[in-house]
Amino acid sequence: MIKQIGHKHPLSQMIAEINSIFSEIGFVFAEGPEAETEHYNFDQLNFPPDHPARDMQDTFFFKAADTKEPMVLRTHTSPVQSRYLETHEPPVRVIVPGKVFRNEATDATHEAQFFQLEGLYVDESVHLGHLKGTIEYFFSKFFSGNVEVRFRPSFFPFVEPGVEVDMMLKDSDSKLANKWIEVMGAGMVHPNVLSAAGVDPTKYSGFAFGMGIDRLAVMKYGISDIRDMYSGDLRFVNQF
Ligand code: 2NL
Repeated sequence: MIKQIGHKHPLSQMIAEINSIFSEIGFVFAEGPEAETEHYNFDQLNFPPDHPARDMQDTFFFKAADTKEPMVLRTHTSPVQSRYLETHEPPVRVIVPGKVFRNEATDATHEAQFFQLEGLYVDESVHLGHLKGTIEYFFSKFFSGNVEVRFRPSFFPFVEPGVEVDMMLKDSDSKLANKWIEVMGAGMVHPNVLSAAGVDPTKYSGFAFGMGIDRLAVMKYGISDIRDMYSGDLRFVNQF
């Protein structure tokens, strides 16, 4: 008789691998709640009161049953880093994987819930060069190859400047090789985000980045429909 002992879901395997790559350069792992206060999800991260992400169409809102406090299903893992900064003196190097939620229609490339992974590094004299080197290190390890990274200007309320990060895999026969692929958003932590978490922005600076783990799995394994990852279908899961 064949004994089926099962194994980790591909997304959990990826999170473990990413954690291990970042732990080699001093990052620690942190987690936090999926139901967040509106305050930690938005205000603490420099979202203006009228920002479109605060719209009912984009975010799941509710009220805490006990305190009646305005709550959301977190739209990113950033509130975890903000809480971490409040309780830890810099230098801070932290990696935060977790489930996040968007109130939107689903299709082959969009889910209302997905896994995100964010990183944060805060210390004296941190600059964009540290961000670029860290991201290059990560993708070279993750795709086991020679990786080039480039930044394009972008905007997120919690960083200034903000960038989109593209990577190109070189000297490889992978399908991904020799083309620029958009892989994450990143930037230098906005001084308001540092202040809100009780960190002095005249003394410290930091970089942060965020990426969709589902998208990374799609890239690494050539998965064609991200809904497969949440289907619980063993014919899918057992391929990994
Ligand atoms: C994306 C972009 C990003 C961050 C996440 C961050 C967190 C703190 C402070 C500053 Cl506490 N920034 N996170 C920064 C830039 C981009 O994610 O496209 N994610 C899927």
